[in-house]
Amino acid sequence: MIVVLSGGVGAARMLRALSYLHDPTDITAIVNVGDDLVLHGLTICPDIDSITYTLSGLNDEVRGWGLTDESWRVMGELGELGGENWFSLGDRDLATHLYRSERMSRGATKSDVTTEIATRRGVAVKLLPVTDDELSTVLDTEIGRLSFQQYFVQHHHSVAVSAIHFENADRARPTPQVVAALASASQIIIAPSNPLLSIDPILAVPGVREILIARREHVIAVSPFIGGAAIKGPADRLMNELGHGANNVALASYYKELIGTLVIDTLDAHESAAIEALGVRAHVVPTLMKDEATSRALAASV
Ligand code: FO1
Repeated sequence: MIVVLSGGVGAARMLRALSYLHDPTDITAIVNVGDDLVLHGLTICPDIDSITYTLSGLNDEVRGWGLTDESWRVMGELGELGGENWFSLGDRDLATHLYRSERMSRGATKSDVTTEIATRRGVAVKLLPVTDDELSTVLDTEIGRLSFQQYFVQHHHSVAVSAIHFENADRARPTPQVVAALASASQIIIAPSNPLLSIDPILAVPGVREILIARREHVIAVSPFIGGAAIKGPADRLMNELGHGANNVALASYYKELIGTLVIDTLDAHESAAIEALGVRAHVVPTLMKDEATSRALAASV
């Protein structure tokens, strides 16, 4: 069993790449829920949905999130009514949030609904929210405290951040499936997701970090940085703003108690010695998943 700690799009690509080579039923994703929000009374889980849509071939590859062949009529009408429409929910995508919210209002857990939707979408990779309890990522910024999606979407992740918090993480419990998957995995992969916004909320759930530390020799991270910049999103900017540095040596230092190996891009081969001096093996391969061939090659190497 391969377990992948997962954010949204970068992780979805890693999971798709691994699925080319392995039976997808042998792959489990443990997914961040810190980005989740309740809007219009609906529970929305962007990372879980990005993975589900990508693995079922329904993801809009150009926009990067949401469903392909989408329309926006409900959002247009909501705008006419003066409703909140800064977070765009497509007409097709809304079905996911309606289904999830209705099931959860009747007592189903986020884990239950995630499995139901994945099954109906034909996704064989096992998708596990890290917790079924409350956990929200919030950011202290130059314009005050913002929820994750206010920061990311409303303010286009362009305001300076001084701290990141995972509200209620101390009271959250990993689900029993998450604990069992981490304990029995033959390999644990940290996806090339944002370390501070996508992976840290998973590690903030009590017990998860401890299992990784105990299993460090089986844990391998794939870097989201190439040439000092994030492949996508604000990871480089945030790593710099919070004083870590946006390169693979900084990432190795950040993850060093958890990982035995860091996979870095060939462009960054010169960082290998400094990474290994931290006690982390550096594995150098092309890490950009441009197409099926490059994705397969990265997955095989990992
Ligand atoms: N990203 C945007 O940039 N703008 C949006 O309006 C937006 C809406 C949205 C709706 C549902 C969903 O599942 C994702 C959505 N995203 C949107 C993407 C999302 O905010 C982020 O990509 C992730 O949370 C970061 O991993």
